[in-house]
Amino acid sequence: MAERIIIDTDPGQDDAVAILLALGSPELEVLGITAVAGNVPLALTALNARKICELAGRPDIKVFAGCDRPLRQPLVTAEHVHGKTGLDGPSLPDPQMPLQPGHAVDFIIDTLRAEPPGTVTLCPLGPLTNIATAFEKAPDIAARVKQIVLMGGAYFEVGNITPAAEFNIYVDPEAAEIVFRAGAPLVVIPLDVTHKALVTKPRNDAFRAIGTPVGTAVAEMTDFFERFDREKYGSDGAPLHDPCVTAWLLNPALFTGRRINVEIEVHSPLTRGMTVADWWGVTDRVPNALFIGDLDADGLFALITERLARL
Ligand SMILES: [Ca+2]
Repeated sequence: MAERIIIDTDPGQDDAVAILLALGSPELEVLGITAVAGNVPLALTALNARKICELAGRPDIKVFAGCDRPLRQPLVTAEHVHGKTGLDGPSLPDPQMPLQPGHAVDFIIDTLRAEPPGTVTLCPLGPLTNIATAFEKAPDIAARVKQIVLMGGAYFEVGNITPAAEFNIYVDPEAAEIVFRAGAPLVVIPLDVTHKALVTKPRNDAFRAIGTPVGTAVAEMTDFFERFDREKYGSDGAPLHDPCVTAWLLNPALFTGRRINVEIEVHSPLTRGMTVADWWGVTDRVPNALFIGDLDADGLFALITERLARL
């Protein structure tokens, strides 16, 4: 039976690839996509999510708009990385499929209450505002979640939006704290591993060589995305952060990690949004996450390319 997932997302070129990877994989059943403010404001992430579904030939996917700002602070966005639209690179038509009526948070709550306990996986690819709001509004649902597999945080790589914090966690640290303390099984894909998922030229060429609208659009997205990282890190290509989440669900053997305690810094102005990861087990704090540390990058890109080619 396919793993049933809700993708919570702020597309984002790498979110787009994560969603396409899920839609190209029969092992995953996407119950819905919930948009959140993050890389760009909510109106754009809700639009981009639908553009991606239509690119994949899946206008039947339910897309909901969620929270338009973090719980307690103004929204920080990342147009400097993703471009003005959040999805710069390919020219994708405006979607015909409608946004679903109702709020993303209510969709998350209603789905978790309607489905048998332990059968729905949450895949957050952006700030954790929607998930935290759902857990606050409906405290019964955290115990019904099968697992949360999220992209966020860092330990060895420390931060990308500040010297100490990764973007998704930094945008809404209070939401992250709620999610990390919710008690639901948690898999964390941090920068430590996504910075090893680089779209090198041969990998980008492989996307383009698929020769379909999806392959071409993904190649154009990663072409755009790459400019920023090449300038900032001098790396060989853009890190495909978010696809690691859906790839982990498809083949966890591509990844290794440790079950450790991870807490979120919410107080210090200097390190706000830091994921304090007890990688070395130097505290007696109880492990609350599988924190991923390494991956088989060639295996990851082979998987992504093969699945994108099915769309
Ligand atoms: Ca994202």
